[in-house]
Amino acid sequence: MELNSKIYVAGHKGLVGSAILRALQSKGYHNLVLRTSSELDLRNREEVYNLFQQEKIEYMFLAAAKVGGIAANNDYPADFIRDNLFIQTNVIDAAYQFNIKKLLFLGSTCIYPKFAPQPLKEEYLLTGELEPTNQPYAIAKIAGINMCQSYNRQYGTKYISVMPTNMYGPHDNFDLKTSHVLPALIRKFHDAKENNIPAVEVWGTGNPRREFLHSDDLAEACLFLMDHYNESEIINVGVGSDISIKELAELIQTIVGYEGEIVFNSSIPDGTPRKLVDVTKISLLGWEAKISLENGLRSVYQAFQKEYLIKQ
Ligand code: GFB
Repeated sequence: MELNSKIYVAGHKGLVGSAILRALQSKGYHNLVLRTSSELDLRNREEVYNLFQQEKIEYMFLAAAKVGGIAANNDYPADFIRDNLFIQTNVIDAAYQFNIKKLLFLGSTCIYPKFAPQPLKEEYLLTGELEPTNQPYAIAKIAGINMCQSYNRQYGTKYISVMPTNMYGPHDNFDLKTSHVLPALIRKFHDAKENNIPAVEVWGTGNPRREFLHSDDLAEACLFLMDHYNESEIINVGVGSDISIKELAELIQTIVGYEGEIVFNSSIPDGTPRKLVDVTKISLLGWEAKISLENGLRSVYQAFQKEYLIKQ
């Protein structure tokens, strides 16, 4: 990408898209195409094609998607498969019809088989059964990856697919019903501390292990891959280490300064037992994550307090 290349960031208000936007702006990219979801509905084919016709887009980061935690995936399966299939089908096809130079598509490590060996290597995709709670989301994302690969093979396009591990950062979703574990626990411990609630409920057994990547690290990886990666094969982005949900809860408890108890509710599903990515491929290209979980959590908790107090 050149500093004056026309770059479209789809989903620039979300966790990942906002981080990609910050990274592009901080490096001096200024010819950016941005549309909020109320200005442009990516599920609508005509609106998407009109945008590509109006703007001569050269590079695109497709960070718009219907995402959510384990409960949201379980409760709204139709929304997850429909919205993601519509968004990615419209965008990938429009990118081809309007001849853009390169597109970056975001997969996720939760689309690897539920019981794949750890750490997850890129070649494990499609080698086993999926986690049932997020099968509709996973099947949509796998279709998106395959669509990028098929367009590359048949039409000679340059579409790359990146597999980030569980993400966190500013502008995350802190709604307890639909959020991922990390923002949910920040909010639960904060509210319990403020209201002197004696115990915080953590879903599941606390045993599952997850790897957490700060969205600013992912954004740096996406910019790096846009410039240095041209293969159709997926590529993992992670930090290379994981922790249990119990350890995560204790860490957040300490950072928030909550002195009550933690109670595990094992009637709520654990989901995939472990999700740790193998980062050999991206490391060999010369990229690695920089933000430690502890530092990342401290800064997200600060940002959360600012946003949260303003809204109250
Ligand atoms: O972050 P999370 O919802 O998603 O849950 P997944 C991770 C683990 O944390 C699960 C536990 O074992 C949850 O049971 N957990 C404990 C909690 N307390 C809470 C809580 O208060 N809220 C939430 N949400 N979890 C998602 C996929 O799986 O991973 C998505 O369903 C997505 O499709 C995402 O791709 C990256 O890591 O289990």
